[in-house]
Amino acid sequence: MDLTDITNMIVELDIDNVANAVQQQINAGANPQDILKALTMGMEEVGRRYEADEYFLAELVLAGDTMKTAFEVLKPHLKSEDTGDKTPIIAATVKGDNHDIGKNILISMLVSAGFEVVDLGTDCPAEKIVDAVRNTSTKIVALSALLTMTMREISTVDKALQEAGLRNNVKIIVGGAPLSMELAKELGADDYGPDAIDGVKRIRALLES
Ligand code: B12
Repeated sequence: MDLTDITNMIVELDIDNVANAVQQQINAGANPQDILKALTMGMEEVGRRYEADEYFLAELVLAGDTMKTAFEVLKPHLKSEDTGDKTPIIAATVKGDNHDIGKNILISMLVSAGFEVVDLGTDCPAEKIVDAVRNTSTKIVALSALLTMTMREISTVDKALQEAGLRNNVKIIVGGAPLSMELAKELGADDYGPDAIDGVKRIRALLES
């Protein structure tokens, strides 16, 4: 049993055995971040199969549940050093988008790193984000966007914050499959993180800048 098996278990939607397999890897001393990478690679392959019409919506749903089951076992092991910084970070998946696995992983990693996070959930309208920024002393808005169709919502959030006179108070960092640094900047974000580990590093850097 190695990390490739973990990737395959996600691809094969093996929800009954994935938790045990992750636990075995942890017991064997595997790096939790490498386990997370193996799981994420599996989800990428699921996405590829869906695109190729080899998997359908039912498989996507089961893949999501399999990933969540695996992550529950992994979560307590992803602890990094405590920053002691209690600046709340606002996190949400943009309006029209219900994907939350990536956002929840980012939140878990931020919480393990000692940050406070206000989770506004999925399908989150810009107004709700503006209200949350107004009501907290947040300096960071972290947005997840997985769909090409709705990633423009990042720009809606940027504009709504500008109109509310709050844009200069916060940095917007975004992530999700269709995005890149270039797209993120085009959509009015300040930064982009390709994964949750990098996201935490970047959020730290944004808070220090
Ligand atoms: C699981 C899944 C679902 C599940 C979601 C379950 C859930 N609770 O989240 C369900 C079945 C609900 C679903 C539904 C749909 N999905 Co879907 N889904 C996926 C899949 C296979 C995996 C996503 C995932 O969880 N990945 C694992 C996590 C860990 O990765 P991640 O989300 O990318 O997050 C990581 C990084 O991106 C980053 N990150 C994420 N957010 C943020 C934020 C910040 C600030 C930072 C710094 C970093 C960061 O860190 C995370 C951890 O490292 C992807 C394929 C893919 N390649 O992404 C398709 C995919 C995203 N889905 C797709 C589609 C089309 C749909 C549907 C429209 C299908 C349909 N016909 O109904 C619906 C849309 C529903 C909606 N309105 O949202 C397409 C999108 C295509 C596009 N470019 O627009 C994809 C790419 C599949 C494909 N290849 O076609 N889906």
